Amino acid sequence: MTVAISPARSTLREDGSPERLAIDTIRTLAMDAVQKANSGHPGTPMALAPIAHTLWTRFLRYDPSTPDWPNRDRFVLSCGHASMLLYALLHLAGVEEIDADGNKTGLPAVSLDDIKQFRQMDSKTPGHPEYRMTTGVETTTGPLGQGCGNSVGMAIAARWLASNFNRDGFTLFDNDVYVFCSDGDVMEGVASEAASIAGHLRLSNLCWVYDSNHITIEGDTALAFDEDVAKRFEAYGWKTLTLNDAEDTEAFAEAIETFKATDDRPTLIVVKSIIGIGFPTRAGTQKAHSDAPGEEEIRGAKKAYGWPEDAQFLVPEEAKRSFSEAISGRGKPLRDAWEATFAEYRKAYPDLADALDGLRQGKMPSGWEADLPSFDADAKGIASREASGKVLNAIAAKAPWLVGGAADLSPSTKTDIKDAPSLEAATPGGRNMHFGIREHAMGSIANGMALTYLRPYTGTFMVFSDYMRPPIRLAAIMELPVVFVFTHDSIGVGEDGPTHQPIEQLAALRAIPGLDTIRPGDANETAVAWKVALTHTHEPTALVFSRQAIATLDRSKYAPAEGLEKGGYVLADSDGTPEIILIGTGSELPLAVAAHEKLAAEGVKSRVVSLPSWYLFEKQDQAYRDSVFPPGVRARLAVEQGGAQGWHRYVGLDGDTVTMSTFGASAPIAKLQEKFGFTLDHVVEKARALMEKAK
Ligand SMILES: Cc1ncc(C[n+]2csc(CCOP(=O)(O)OP(=O)(O)O)c2C)c(N)n1
Ligand SMILES: [Mg+2]
Repeated sequence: MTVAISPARSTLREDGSPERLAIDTIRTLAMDAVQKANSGHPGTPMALAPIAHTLWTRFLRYDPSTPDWPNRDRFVLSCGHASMLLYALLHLAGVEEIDADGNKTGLPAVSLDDIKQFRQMDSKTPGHPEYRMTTGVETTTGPLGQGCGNSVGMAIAARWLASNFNRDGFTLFDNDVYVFCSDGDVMEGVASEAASIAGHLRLSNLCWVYDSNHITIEGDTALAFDEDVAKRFEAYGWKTLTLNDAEDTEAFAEAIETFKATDDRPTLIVVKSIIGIGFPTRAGTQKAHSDAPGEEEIRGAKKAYGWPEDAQFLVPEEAKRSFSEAISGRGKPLRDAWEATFAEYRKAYPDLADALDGLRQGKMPSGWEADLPSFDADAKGIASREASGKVLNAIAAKAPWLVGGAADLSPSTKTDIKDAPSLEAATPGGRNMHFGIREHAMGSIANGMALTYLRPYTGTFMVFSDYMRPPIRLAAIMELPVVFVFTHDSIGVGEDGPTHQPIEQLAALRAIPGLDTIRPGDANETAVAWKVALTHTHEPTALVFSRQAIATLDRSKYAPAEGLEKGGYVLADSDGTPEIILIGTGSELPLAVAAHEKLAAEGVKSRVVSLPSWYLFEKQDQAYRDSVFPPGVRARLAVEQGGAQGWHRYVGLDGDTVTMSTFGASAPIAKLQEKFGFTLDHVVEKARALMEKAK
């Protein structure tokens, strides 16, 4: 049911109260910062200042002196273009900066000088909020819809933590997740996907505040957006409330009370606001949206607020004090009480307390990699997705906070944790997530889980990595160690045909800075790949696995699979300087090895390089890379069932590739391999041609 809380009122209430003063401080800071930077968006911070003030001063459970308190409420600004709102809030709240290790630096998270540096190089106030850049920024936002997606992961993780760590008399986790989002956010598919699963999971700790200001960049939302958003969310199973005036802070407080009293579903509060409220000529026009407002507009707005018209970056002492006292007056005692509870908890449940310490530090439990399976040589072999399932399960047995799942493909992706419960509304502490067929939200939710201490992984077919590219990219920007499992990684998919056979996806993943893309070449490399992925603390990993069986190499004959840790290694060699280097990854590695054996039997000095991770290989020093690829050896052939893009970095101008230059086709795998040249004869023929050319 949609409940309208108050009639429209939209007047600026100049009552001289500390509340009013703080609200107008947020507004004028946003205007001044945007004007100084000559770029940014002041209109939305101005409109949302009253409700943000109410949320932060009256509800948000947050201790500005301990911004990494695990049970803090999360505030996500999904409309990241309104970043000045968040920076002003962090400034007024007096949030204290902490470094990467959680130690205080003695500086504020956002000083007034930082605000004056809005959008400048290396400032703590970048154009859009960036996680790790500014203390108090819970996630990087800007690509609309992503913050909404992240928030669902945060709410899932909060309930997971509550379910796994709370004990009778010890409530360590009961935090809420608040989101401010905009028209663009709720138009984006990812937010819809995320809202759908949030409703399904009955995430009553999740509250989205939707700023319905009827304006986006091109103009009135009526240009492209007619639906009744509240009704849509009701259909998702959300509680929905409508507030007709963003100035009406009492009504907003009532709405938040309703959210807090709702224990069976997430809450959407639709707030009608006027963008750029106070601007004499721009309010309600799309002009208020982006460019710097100009001195005249700003003076007009300041006048409307009863603010000194010539003052810039003015933060009245009273505004800052009342704001920070309100939030720390509530947050600090809560946090102190939590620390006391946790100290008792440590006595009662030392193991759980230790586990929680590890989680907070982003560590895997000790010994998690002790029992990784190893696989005997086997010509028939095993699909790397199958091997992955075994490895994942071995690790999961020791790493309780490894939580993940697939987008309805777990029977195929082998990402289920055996004998573990599903993560569902009634079992929020379960481990097998059922993301449904919502790849984009899956990535975004996984990022939110990683931002809330869990070690999440996802699973789908490699070709659908395109559906989740934005959150993968954001995981890399945020340096979140999420594991993205992609199976069915080539034309090896077979009969499902070109729509399901990835071609350009490998190159596209490898193109993302900071993402470790690993395509292991047999079962033992698969085990090492998982180990590497979970050893990463600041990099997401894309694990790329085959649908079809891959021979398990005889490691007594070839180099150990641990070579994968360096990204690439000499797998098989001959005496002396090689005449040809055959490079393989994934399911093509055994093909490279077979070609090598054939050539070696003919007396050719052949070498096989296994190159599962370009990312890790590029991190090695020049001497190591030269030892794998001696610069003088120019006859180099790469074999990979993906596009050629990028391979010339390794094969050079004189080398060649056996790769895909077209889409695949629907046929049995053997026919496809023949058609596209992934046969022993073709690879050997190409190698010979290269050696001939090199003479
Ligand atoms: C995925 C994505 N597409 C496009 C943009 C560019 N963009 C920034 S703000 C915006 C729309 C702004 O309208 P709205 O979301 O209603 O926010 P408001 O201006 O009302 O605060 C767009 C299209 C973006 N940031 N993210
Ligand atoms: Mg809008």
